Parts: sequence; C-alpha cells; structure tokens
Amino acid sequence: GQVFKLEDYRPNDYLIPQTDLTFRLSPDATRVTAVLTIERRDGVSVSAPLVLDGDGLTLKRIEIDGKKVKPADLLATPDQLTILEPPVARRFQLLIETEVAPAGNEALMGLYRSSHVYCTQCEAEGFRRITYFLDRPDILSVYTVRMEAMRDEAPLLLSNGNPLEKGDLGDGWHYAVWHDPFPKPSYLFALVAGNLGRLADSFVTLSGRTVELGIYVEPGKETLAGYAMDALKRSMKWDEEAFGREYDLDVFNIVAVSDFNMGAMENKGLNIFNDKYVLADRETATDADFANIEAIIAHEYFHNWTGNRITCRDWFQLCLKEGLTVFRDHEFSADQRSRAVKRIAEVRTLRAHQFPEDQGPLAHPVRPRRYREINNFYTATVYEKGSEVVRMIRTILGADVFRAGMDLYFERHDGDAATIEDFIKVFEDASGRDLSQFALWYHQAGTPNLTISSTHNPAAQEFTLEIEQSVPPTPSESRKRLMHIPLAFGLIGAGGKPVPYSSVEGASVEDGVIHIRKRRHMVRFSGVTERPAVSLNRGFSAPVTLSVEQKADDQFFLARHDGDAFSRWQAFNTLLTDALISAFREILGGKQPAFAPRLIELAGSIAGDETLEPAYRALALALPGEADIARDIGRNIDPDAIYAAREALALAIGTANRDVFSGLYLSLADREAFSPDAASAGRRALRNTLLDYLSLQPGGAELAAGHFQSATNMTDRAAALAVLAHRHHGSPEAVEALAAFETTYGSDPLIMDKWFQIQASVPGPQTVDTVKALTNHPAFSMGNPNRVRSLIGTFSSANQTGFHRADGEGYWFFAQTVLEVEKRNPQVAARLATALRSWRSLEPLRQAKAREALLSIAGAENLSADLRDIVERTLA
Ligand code: HT7
Ligand code: ZN
Repeated sequence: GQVFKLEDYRPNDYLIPQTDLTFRLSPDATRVTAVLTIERRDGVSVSAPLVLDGDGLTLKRIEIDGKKVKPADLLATPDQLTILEPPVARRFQLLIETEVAPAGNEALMGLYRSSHVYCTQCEAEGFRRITYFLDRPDILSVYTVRMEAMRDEAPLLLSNGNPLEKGDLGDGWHYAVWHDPFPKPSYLFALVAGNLGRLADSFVTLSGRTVELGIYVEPGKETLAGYAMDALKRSMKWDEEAFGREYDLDVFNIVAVSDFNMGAMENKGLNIFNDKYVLADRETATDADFANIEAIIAHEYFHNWTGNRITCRDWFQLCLKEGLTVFRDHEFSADQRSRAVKRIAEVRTLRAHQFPEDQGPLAHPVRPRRYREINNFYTATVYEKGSEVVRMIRTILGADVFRAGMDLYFERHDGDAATIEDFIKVFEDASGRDLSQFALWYHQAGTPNLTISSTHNPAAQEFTLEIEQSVPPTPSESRKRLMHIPLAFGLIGAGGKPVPYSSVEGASVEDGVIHIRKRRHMVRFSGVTERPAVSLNRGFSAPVTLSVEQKADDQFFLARHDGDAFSRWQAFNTLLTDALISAFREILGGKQPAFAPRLIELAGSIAGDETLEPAYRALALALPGEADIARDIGRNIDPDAIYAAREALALAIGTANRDVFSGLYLSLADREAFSPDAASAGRRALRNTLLDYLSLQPGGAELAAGHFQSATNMTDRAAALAVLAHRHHGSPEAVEALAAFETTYGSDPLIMDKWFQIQASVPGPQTVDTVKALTNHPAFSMGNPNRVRSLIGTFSSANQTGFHRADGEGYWFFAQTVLEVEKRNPQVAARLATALRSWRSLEPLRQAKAREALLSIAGAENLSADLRDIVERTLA
C-alpha cells in the first residue's frame, strides 16, 4: 500500500470555494449532483490537470461550464477523476453526477443507512465515497445542500448550517435546502434524512443570539435525550466562560444513530452520534454512561472552534484538533464534577490505552510523520497523549499565559487549516518563551522514564534529588532526543505539611515544578532541616513513567498525607501494584502469596475516611486491573498467575475489613430519588466496589443477588450482575440474574450490550465458548459496531485469562472473527485487531500462539488496507 509522508505535503493546484450538492435519496441508487466552483491557484500552469479523489464511485454525468466533457478529456476510475486539460479561465464550474447505494454500505463511511435513516460519516476520507472531490482538509468550501426524498420515508431532511428552504415536489417527494456560510473541509459535511423524533430547546449566547437546539432520536425515545441536552447547554456556557468561544449558527442539531464506527462526529452544526452516547435514563444507563455522554457531547460541541473554525492542514495534524479538544472536554468535566476524581480517571485511561500503544509495535508520535491508513491513527496517542501535551503547555506557561495563547490562536487562525507549528507559535508569542525542545512531545514517540533517587544531609540541611531521563526506542526511532519534562513535586514533612527550603540549584524550579531538560539533573534544595517524603509528578504533570527509589514507609506516609489528591491516590496505587507483582512472583514460584498487614489496614481506613469523597475512595479501592499489572511487569506475562494474585489480594482486603466494608455498604444504600450527579454516582461507585469485595466473603452470592434484585437503577443492576457473573460464575444466582436481565431487556440493543460485555469478561478458559455461542444470539449482529465491540472487543481487550487461554483458542476465535467483521467493516476490524499489540510481552508459549493467529490474519486473501496496516505493523 501507499505510504503518505508529512514531508510530501503540497497545497493543491486548485481550490473549491463553493460546493452545491443535490441528493435524490433512494436506498439502492441515490443520485448525487455536485456543482463545484473550481479555482486555479495563483501561479499554477493552465495545463495542470485537476485530479479529484473518489472511492468506489460510479460516474453518471460530467460537465464543465454547462458543456459535456468528452471522454478523451478525462480519466475516470472508481477511485479517481482526472480532468486532463481544465479550462484556461481561472474559475470554472464542474458538474459531477454520481450514483451511490447507501443501503449496501456496511463500512459505515460516506452515505449509509442506519435503521432506515440516511446518514453520513465523512471523516477522514468518506466524502470521496459520495462524489469526486479534493477530499483533503485544507480545501475549504462553502456548501449549499439540497436533499430530495420520499416524504414517507424521510420526513426530516437535515444538513450543515442553517435551513434555507423546503417544499413539496409532488408524487410523494419533498425537498429541503440548507446553507452553511462557514467555509469547511469536506470531512465536516453531513446529511441526515429519515423519520426521527426531536427533543427541542434553545440557548441564548453571550452576545444575546438565540440558537435553536435539536436532538433527534428514534421516535418515542425523545425523553432519553434529556441528559444529553442538558450537557449540551452546559457545554455551550462553559466554552463561553472558559475560552470566550460563542456558537456561530442559528441552529445546532445532534442526531443519534445506532450504527456508527466511533463515538460521535463534529460535522458543522449537525453532530452525528452513536446513540450509546445520547440516550440515557436511570433505567437504561449507568453512571459511567452518563459521564461519557456529558464528555462526548462537550467534546463534539467544542470542536466547533477547535477543529471546525480552525481545522487541520492535513491528517498528520490530527492532534491539533483532537488532542486540544480532549484537553478541553477533560477540563469541562473536571469543572462539572470532581477535579481530583476526574484526573485519576484520565490517568488510568491513559495508562491503560496509551502507554501500551507507546511501548509496543504501534507506537507513533502525537504528530505522526507517516501513515498508510489514516483511519488507524485515531489513537490514544493522538487523542489522550495529545491532550496531555496541551496540559503540559499550560503547566509550563501558567493558566493566564496559556489562555492568552489560546486567544491568540483563535484570533490568528480563525478560518485556517493550521499546523502544530502554528499552535506552538502562538504560545511562544504569548509567553516570549522558546518551546522548541518542548515541541519534541509532538514529534517523538515513546513514554519517557525518569529514574529518581533522593538523599538528605541533615548536617548541611540539604535535600538532593538525582533525576535521569531516558526515552526508550520505538519502531523506526532508535535514537531519542532529550525532552523538556515539567515534573510537579512536593516535599512533605510531619503531619503532611510542606517542608520549606531556602533555595534550589541544578534545574529551574517554578511554582512547584522542576523543569527537566537535560539527561541528568542533581537538584539540590538548601535549608531543609527534616528529611521530607517526596511527592513526584503531582497531578500527573507529565505523561512519564517513574523509577523511584522510595522507602515503603514514605509511600505509606504519602498514601495517608499527600496534599495532592492525585499523588495520594498514586501512592496507594503503587503500594497495591508492588504487592500484586510480588504476589505474582510468589504464585509462579509455587508459593501462597502473603500481603503486608499495614497495606490491608490502609485499604480499610481509606474506605471509611469520611474526609475523602466516596468517588475517590472507590477509585482508590479498585485494585489495579490485570492488564495494568501485566504492563508494569513488562515481560514473560502469565495472565493466569496475575489473575490469581489479584484475587488473593481482593480476598485478603475483603476478609480483614469485612465489618467496616459491610457497615459502609449498608450505610451507602440509596435513600433519595435517583440523580446522575457526580456525588450520587460516587456513592453508588463506592457501594458497588464494596459489594465486589464482600461478594468473595461467605454469603457473597446471596448478597449480590439481593443487590441485583433490589436495584433501582442500571448502575447498581449492572454492577451486581457483573459481580455474580464474574465472582460466582455458574452459580444459580448468576444464572438466574443473567436470564432475568435478558428477559427484561432483550429487545433493547444498547442494554443488551451490557449483558454481552459482562459475559465476555467472565474470567477463565470457558469464556471463549460462551462468546462463540453468543455470536448466534438474536440480539447480536456482526454488522453493528456496538454489538461487535461489546462482545468481541470486550473479550479480546478486557478478559486477560479468557482471551489469553493457554491453548491459544481465544486467539484463533479472535482471528476468524476479525476476518469476518472485516468483510463488512474494515475500520472496525482493524481497531479490534489492535488487541494483540502487546503479544511480545507474553510468556513464550502464548507468544507463539498469538503470532500464529496474527500470521493467519496477515495471510488472508484480499485484506483491506486498514487491517493489513495494523497486522503488519504489529508483527514487524
Ligand atoms: N472527529 C471524529 C472522528 C470520527 C471518525 C474517524 C474515522 C472514522 C469514523 C469516525 N467517526 C468519528 C470524532 C471525534 O474525535 O470527535
Ligand atoms: Zn474529536
């Protein structure tokens, strides 16, 4: 396949200032007439051919300035249209008519149908599946869209921008015209046509303009969009307050569809969502679903400025809009909920998804320099690490200068297709600082490591930190340059108070942040009378790993006293991880693992500490996941031994703290009416975490069954079902609860996804057979991405003992299924296939079996570019 390289970027010879589209919609043969105003750029030769992108298109008609183009004057293939000798005039009009079949479009890119609703997905390169175009983000065009459809089939006709006109066409047909005054790249084009219900509201902007808001859902489900609407209005207000950004059209519409490749899409004025991230009430959605809806509604809305008004010059710059918009949605959620809890959750996600990517064969810089298939670069590195890089800019510059830089970005680049260099420059200009070393965070892959040791010299009253940075090699980047790492820290003394110091030498230290720029720093603090415990990477100021020589006493002290809530959580989490790794080694050595009593006691005292919010306590008590432990062990992974270690620690904590946990569990029972707010969700999270521990105690299955039966919301019901299915697999209580859930929710696909997920993540070798059987369940479909991700995705990425079954059966089933999904939807199959990216860290026997499975995918006939790219890089 072709490799696209950043250094090959050139502006196109032509521009398309205006795009007029007419769709005559029909499931198997939709006619698309595109009238494009084409403009040759200044200085370009008149003989320069015009080469337009296509993807599987059928050309029906082509005219230039109203005249038919002769076949000899063009080259037309399904994937490209070349006008060999365009008119001499600088501006001309090109009419292209194509025919597409939305009903048969299972790849869900371009124009497709989801539950009889016509909809589109054009990012990254889906527009070329609708018409021939310069389908690249630096071609900005003003769109006018006319849709014609049978009124019965599609009473609702939506596109980007503002509605202009609508009317009847006779014979049961009608039409609507929409106009978007803001020039936009083709990836932001959208159309929706169908029969949908509407939840309506409005928002008055800072400058007093009224915006009509609409959320469109399957008829009858309008009330389930209430939370999403509330989140939208809060997002609009927040962006005005936090970033001075106001909405710019008269209408803002969101449409929920049930077949969608990703979470949602920020099309200008017409966001299209996976319905999983819109529909919610207490009966159908968990607290995690509510939090996701809030975050994703905000994320897509925030793209209106960071992505749409300022877009990307090319797809190498994807992090320009994605990393920045993730940072913005994180800040929004932190302001709406608990900042500390949000930060811990973000870091857990980053470590679970981005660290393995950065440390494995699919590693790439936040701004990649090469790709074969752009769809495979919507990654945790671009999104989550991209967000961390923006956060570090704020840490380095301070909140006020950061905001000044953002203001300058919006002022300088509104209407542009910009680059990461443009983004960095606004912060250099706003601060007067040189960020060239910092910019390596965008250009260099890999997770930096800091090795840190400390000494205290009481006689000299000196406290010294020795810090060494290293960046491990990653594919095609064997030599790394030194990074600028902002490391927030605290020196903590008796009672948790900060230990004062009079001066520092060896590195620049500003506002509690050590700026590490060299390979080695010896940072000396003077005037330090007592030996402090050192709290490092506070708030997770830099996305790095730490190798710290830290006394266990200090770690326990920090877990009780660190004033930085994130670092306090981190200290306890590190203690748990260290204990789990020791237990893993003991189990491999044939021993019974033993745990330090003070660790077990600390778990009990955190659970009962009323000064800590319940959500925080729940996060602290949630043991590191099996994959987290595997990542920290690094090599020669035996998932069964990790599972056994984790179970042993859960049992030890639950047994020693049984009375405290039981009392707390009872006291947390919901007494008030349901609310999805963060505080109520936090209480449910803590209670459900305690249930998990208590379920391992005598009477645990009955307790969980009671919890399941008395649940008044989906959070508690799903949590109890998971506890029964995972901890009491095959018990009468588990069997009965699974059956009851299926009976109650069998006809609701989004709720059945939870049922699939819970069963796909049951630990143990038998689960591969359960998952195979569930592929034949009437609620399952290989064609629906949500179903595939719930069953196959959960099994392969969240079931360590099931997927990595020692005989390789999990891998074989997975390989076959990936190929089956690929026939319909290559993008979803390619993402699924990344589950094997860490295969080299497995123990040798599993490693060999995983490799065979990967080779069997690689050897399949007619592999899509998407899947080939992932599998070949994984094997390289
Ligand atoms: N910008 C959106 C990306 C997206 C996408 C990409 C490839 C294929 C399908 C897709 N659906 C949405 C989502 C976002 O980050 O906001
Ligand atoms: Zn995004």
